[in-house]
This record gives sequence, C-alpha cells and structure tokens, in this order.
Amino acid sequence: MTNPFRAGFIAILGRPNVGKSTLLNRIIGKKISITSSKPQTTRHRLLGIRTTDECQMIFIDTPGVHLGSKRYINQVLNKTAANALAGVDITLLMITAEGWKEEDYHALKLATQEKARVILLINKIDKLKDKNRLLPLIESSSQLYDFMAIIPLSASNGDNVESLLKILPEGLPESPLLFPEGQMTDKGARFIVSETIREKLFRQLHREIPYALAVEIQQFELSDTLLRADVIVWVEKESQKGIIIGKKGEKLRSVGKSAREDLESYFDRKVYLQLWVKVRENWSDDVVMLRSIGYIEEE
Ligand SMILES: Nc1nc2c(ncn2[C@@H]2O[C@H](COP(=O)(O)OP(=O)(O)OP(=O)(O)O)[C@@H](O)[C@H]2O)c(=O)[nH]1
Ligand SMILES: [Mg+2]
Repeated sequence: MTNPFRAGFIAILGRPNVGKSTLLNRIIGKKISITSSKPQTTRHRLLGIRTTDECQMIFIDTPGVHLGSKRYINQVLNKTAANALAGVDITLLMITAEGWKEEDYHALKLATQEKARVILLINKIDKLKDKNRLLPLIESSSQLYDFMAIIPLSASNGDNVESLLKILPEGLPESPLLFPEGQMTDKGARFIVSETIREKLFRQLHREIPYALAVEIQQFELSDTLLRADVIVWVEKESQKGIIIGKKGEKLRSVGKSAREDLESYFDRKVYLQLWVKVRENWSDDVVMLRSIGYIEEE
C-alpha cells in the first residue's frame, strides 16, 4: 500500500545571517532567494516549493528576526517574519554551530509560542574545526525545548540536508497538492529581477549603504527571447547616490553586469537592464514607499 499524499507549510526562522535563504535555495535547487554575508538581506516572505511523489513541502523564507533597532523598516521586517509563522505545520528554527546568541533565544520564543512543531537546525557545521563541539551543543539545546528533531547541517555545501528532507513529511498533514506540480516559488519574474539587483548591491557595497537602499522596477518587459527592465535604486542621501554610482559610473555598471549575468542564466534569455539611482529621504520610514516596494504585506 502506498502512503497518502502529504502537503504543508514549513517556515524557516532565525536571526539574520544564519543561512536561512541559503538553505531554501539548496532545497529548491535554484537561486530563488538572495543571500549575502550582511545581516538582514532578506526583506520579504518568500515561498519555495518542493514537490515529490509523496509530498509537497512549501518552505517559507523569512527576514532575520533581530533586536534593538528602532528604524521602522526593522519593525516591518520582524513583523513579516513573525506573521509567516501563523498556521504553518513545521517551523525550522536555525542557529549556527557557534552556539546560542541572544537573538537566537528571541527567535526560539517566537517559534515555540505557535502551535507548529519545531525542528532545530544547527547550520554552518562546515566551519567547525572541532566536530566534538557539536555534541554538547545538541545536548544543551535539547534541554531548551522539546524539538521534533535537532539536525546539524551545512546549507552551503549540503551536508546532512537529506536528513532534514527525510523527516519533514512526517510532520505534514495528508493533503492534495496545494500548488501546481512544477511551481517553485510564489514570486514572479519582476521579483527575481529586483532582488537579484539588490543582492549585487548588498554584495558589492560596504557597511551601511545596503541598508539605505531599495530597488523598484519601473518598466518591465518579458518575452520568449528577452527580458528588459528599467530599475530605480532608491537611496536616502545624495552622498549615498555617489557611492553607488561610483567613479565614472563604475560601481553601478559592475552591479548591472553581475545582475544581468545571473538573470540571463536564470531566465535563459537575453537581459537588458537600465539602472537609475534616485534619492528619497527617509524612504525606510515611509509607509507608502514600503508598501509600494512590497515590504509591507497586504492583509
Ligand atoms: N560556511 C557556511 N556559510 C554559510 C552556510 N549557510 C550560509 N552561509 C553564509 O552565511 C551568509 C548568510 O547567508 P544567508 O542565507 O543570506 O542568511 P539568512 O539567514 O538568509 O540572512 P538574512 O536574510 O539576512 O536573515 C552568506 O554569506 C552565506 O554564504 C553554511 O552552511 N556554511
Ligand atoms: Mg535571508
């Protein structure tokens, strides 16, 4: 007798920079969520869908939950992460092999106040020089909460991700498909384009500049053979505009080139991007602006 088909939602929660989006991309097998070494890279709730013969796992990538920032956009990001937990079947709480930090305890609290079962993921085990340190961490973590499982893994090289995928179906309810079989994400082409550009800006700019910018698509055209987009990069100050454009426009050109290369391989089409940098003071505190870029979710 074959097992009944299962389907359900699995949230990935954790403080910024632990590797949530890297894990999502690894599981889906395609780069649908941007990643960088800077905290607070992810700003949206994003679905990654993996369908097999036995089940459909719908993963929800979330912005990193963090403490101590008073900016409005930070409150919005925390709220997006917390909202994503409502009604899920399983929450994957991610920490790293370095051990528990203050913001990890905060994420634990958020995860465990919902009804969903919680699996603890200890990520970045590839960075551990002494694997013997893992056992005490697993041991002490198991005292904190009755986790469905504790799984050490490496999102970046894939070590032990299979173990996670193996136990997830047992935490999902019997259900028919919730999304069409071939669908990988809930976001469309425009999202992939603006996020890819934001990733390159995050990766190529230093320190605080990435937090001062947002990307907005103006014109967008997608056909069988090409993709064309006019894109505005919003910053908060004139001085930031200069930094992003760079000497003789070098920086912006390099961001555009790198984004175009990724997008050509993602969409398998010729890609033309026009990037403009514009200043809007305090956009990150502006509700209308945050809604128009899609950072505030419609209720
Ligand atoms: N060595 C190592 N690095 C990793 C691993 N997983 C993720 N990283 C790196 O950690 C950094 C953060 O990864 P992200 O996936 O962007 O982290 P995130 O949790 O989504 O971060 P936010 O979106 O900011 O909350 C990136 O530089 C990744 O390459 C891992 O298993 N091992
Ligand atoms: Mg992320």
